[in-house]
Amino acid sequence: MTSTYRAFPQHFLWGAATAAFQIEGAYDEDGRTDSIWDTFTRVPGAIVAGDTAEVACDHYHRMPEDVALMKRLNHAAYRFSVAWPRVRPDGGAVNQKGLDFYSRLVDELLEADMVPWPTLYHWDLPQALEDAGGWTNRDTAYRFADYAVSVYDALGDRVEAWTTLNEPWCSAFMGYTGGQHAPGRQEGAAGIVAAHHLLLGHGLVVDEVRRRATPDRRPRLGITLNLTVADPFDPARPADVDAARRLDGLHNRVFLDPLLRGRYADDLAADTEGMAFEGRPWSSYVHDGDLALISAPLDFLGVNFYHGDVPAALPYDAAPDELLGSRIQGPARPRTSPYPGGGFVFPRRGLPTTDRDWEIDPAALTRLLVRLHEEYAAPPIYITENGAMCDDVVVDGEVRDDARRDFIEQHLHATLDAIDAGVDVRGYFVWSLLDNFEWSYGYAHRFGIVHVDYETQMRTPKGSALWYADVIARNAVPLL
Ligand code: GBH
Repeated sequence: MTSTYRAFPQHFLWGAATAAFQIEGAYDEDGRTDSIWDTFTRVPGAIVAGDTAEVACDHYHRMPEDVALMKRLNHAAYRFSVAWPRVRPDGGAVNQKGLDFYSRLVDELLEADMVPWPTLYHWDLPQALEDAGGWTNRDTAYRFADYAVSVYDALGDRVEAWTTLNEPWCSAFMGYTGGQHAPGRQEGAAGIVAAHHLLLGHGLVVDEVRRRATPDRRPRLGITLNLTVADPFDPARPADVDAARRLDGLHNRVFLDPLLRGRYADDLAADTEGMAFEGRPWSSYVHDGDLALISAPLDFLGVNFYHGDVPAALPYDAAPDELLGSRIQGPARPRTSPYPGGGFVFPRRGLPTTDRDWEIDPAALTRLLVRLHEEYAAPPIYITENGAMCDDVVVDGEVRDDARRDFIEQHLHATLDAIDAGVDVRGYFVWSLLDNFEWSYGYAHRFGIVHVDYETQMRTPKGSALWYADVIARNAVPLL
């Protein structure tokens, strides 16, 4: 009998992902102080419908229930993030109550026989550190290392896999160049300076944590990037080909090259040569020794993937809406490209889209993974986020999200295609366990495989969650 399923490698790690700011709520409890996202949510027009994350999914109070839910859904691992402003309010002294929450979470997971997969920074910089310059201030990287070490010291006896940063591209370029994300700064080359300091923070954490390894504490360290494919919209148009090269530089290689090759690429350096922050060329923020720290070998690479990107060489600010699609609509922010220098947009290719209007392009995930393997000899890869915004339909009390299920299914096949091509992919986390605070889109966009009623906080697994539980149980995905 031929199998109607396609199997994953043995020991493939399955789970879902969340982030502290998006689910925890309890924004002022047990000593937590504001992060840049608390501040940003109070800026008129920054968040759709003026939503805040003060309550969010109330996970801070419902954590045991949420872990039990994951267990029922067969999850073997849980990717969560630790909130810096809980552990070190205002970026200052350690707050034991903040650490205690994550310690209880880790215990709860281990009790349920699940692997804790923490990320140390998922965008919630203490506001006090932003007031001192945020990620454009080199000192923030050192404060990050201090914070990370305090988390490692508290949890390192029970946690093995540590992710330093989630999507530093978003923190740097959406936060400091485009301003769509907190802290909402629109300062051109500030984004690339922030990117370097984020990488430095990563390198410092890897160094400090590895120094603390002992025979019975063997931390594995990684970073999660939101990488993309960069194809020219019209391969016959040299300007588009050049836009694709620049996009690849400013989105992928700006992180991959320092991390995996210990250098910034020559073409990126040339493209950004004239870019200055506070009167100094951005390259002057790169100090001797930084790249050696940043390029310490990684134990794993996390890849978040949502959509492919195909750039055309057109001015961003003047581009007509139909070329931008609805991907940048939403919050009423001035339209500024997150790419320093701008100069390109992402015209639609007519592919099917999710309800967020992101084009669905699973083959791009396969190509991305193969590239990481072939061009960068990447360490073992985990898909640390993949998922879709979907307008759920409630039928007889059941939450149907067929489009999300299909999206996940297609991307699992794309992952298997990469594995078949020789890429070492070891796990997959759905984004997200719960509907949650979707950054500048507030609660308007639901990404959960579990529905959250924000009035009652009731959790209802959607069709996709039940389907995913079956995939995990079989360690295999139905043939398409
Ligand atoms: C992830 O980032 C985040 O890690 C997670 O917290 C978030 O909830 C999840 O995605 C869903 O959004 O500006 O319209 O041209 C997503 C990474 C990178 C995807 C930038 C959108 C730009 C689209 N994002 N990309 S647009």
